[in-house]
Amino acid sequence: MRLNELLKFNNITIQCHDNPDADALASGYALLWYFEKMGKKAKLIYKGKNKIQKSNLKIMLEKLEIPVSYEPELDKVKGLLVTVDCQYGQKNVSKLKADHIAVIDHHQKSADLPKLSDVRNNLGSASTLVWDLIKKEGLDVNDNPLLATALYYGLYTDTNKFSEVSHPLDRDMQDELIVNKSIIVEMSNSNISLNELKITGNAILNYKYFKKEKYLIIHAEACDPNILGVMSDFSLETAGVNVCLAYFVSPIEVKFSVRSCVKEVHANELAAFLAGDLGGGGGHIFKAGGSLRPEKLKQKYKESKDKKDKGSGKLEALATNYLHMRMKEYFDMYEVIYAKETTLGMDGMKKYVKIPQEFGYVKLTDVFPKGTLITVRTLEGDIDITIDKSHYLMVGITGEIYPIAKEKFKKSYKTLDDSFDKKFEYDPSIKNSVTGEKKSVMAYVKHAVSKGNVSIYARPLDKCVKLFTAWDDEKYYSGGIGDYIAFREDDPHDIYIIKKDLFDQLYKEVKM
Ligand SMILES: [Mn+2]
Repeated sequence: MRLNELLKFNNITIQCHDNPDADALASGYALLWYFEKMGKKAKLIYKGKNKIQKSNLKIMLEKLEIPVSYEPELDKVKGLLVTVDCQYGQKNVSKLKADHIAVIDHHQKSADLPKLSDVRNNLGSASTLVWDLIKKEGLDVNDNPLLATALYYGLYTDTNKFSEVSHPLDRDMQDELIVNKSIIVEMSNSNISLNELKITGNAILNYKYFKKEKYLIIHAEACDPNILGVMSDFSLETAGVNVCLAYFVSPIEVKFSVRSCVKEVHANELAAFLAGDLGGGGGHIFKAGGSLRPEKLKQKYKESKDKKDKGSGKLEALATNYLHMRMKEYFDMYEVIYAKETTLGMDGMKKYVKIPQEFGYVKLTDVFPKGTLITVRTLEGDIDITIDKSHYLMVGITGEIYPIAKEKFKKSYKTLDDSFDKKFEYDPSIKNSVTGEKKSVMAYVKHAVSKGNVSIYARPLDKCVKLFTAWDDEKYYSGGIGDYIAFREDDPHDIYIIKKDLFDQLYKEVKM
């Protein structure tokens, strides 16, 4: 959906969820700014039982001049109603009748969305989504520094001070907004109320510690989700605690934060695993978070035949049971392999040869001069390199990007004259880290094909593994059951993992 599609309406009401948080207010504020600029009659409101009380939000409304009004009695509006940071008809937003409805949100999609909607649950905040939509209309929110500051704070609070950011668009917004730092500092230092300080203390007092795997589980009362981050950050500093999960259960969602300080557990992977198909989770290697949808959890409990899973049937107990079970499953599931010190046995191994593959490549000296320090922003994360030894950037068919040295490129790939035309979910970029100048990767991409002269031995995995490769012993690659584990014929320590759905496209068996 484009924002300009909403301009056919003259009366527009923007509704935040009940008990609005900074992200709902900021994204609503941005929509209001856009509609008013386009000459529309627009209003920003929220409903629900409570008027905004939290001190950081009061500062936000006052200092950033957000004209939001509390309308508990309102039950009908004329024209268009846009729900922001929430979805029309869901529990966390009081129902309003309207002639037309639009939804702009970044949570898990609900069953029936209106035709006018944009819901992207991989974004860290609704602020990012609205920022992106406004940018696509050719406007710059930096024209209003108070609005830019609000959007920044929306993302900041929704991602635990940016630590749970995972999408490159979130990082783009973080980089591009010009904000009033002192207002941000003022708001973030009024984040916890005395009551929440007490909730934090109580939750930590009742920790559950799992000695063998060295993880801690903290169950808090429903509170501001940011406080889960505070609890887990603090608890992780404890000796003997490598991983920490903090969560709370509310009727609207089960919210959790994950922290890890060991290289064998990626917090973002664990968060995604905990959420499973009941919600969503993600973030960074050391810090991540996520949520579960209560109705899906209840559904799972209804379907479960195993008495043990059933607990008392109360949401609180159900969520606790589920999270404890998932944590145990995660730790039991993996075998860790350090490729530098290991070779794989030949049991079950077959010989394969690589099928020539198409790639895009970018000669980095075409983009910036030799010696430039650059940041490549991709869907999987940022890569910092100096244009020197890593002369080339490879772009795979699924959009994955990695740097490669000149010699290796020449040896393994043949360049082609035609173009490499592919569209990916996120257009990767190259930024000059010194000057800040940014260029699109796809504007420089050329076409290459791999030579396919590599032989490997491989077998499907019957147990999940975490593999530390010979060239990176800091960051592991995960393999699930059915994925392939392989090593190069000419180097038994060069062990790697190939996803099962890619294997047949990439390799063919050599009959011996
Ligand atoms: Mn939000």
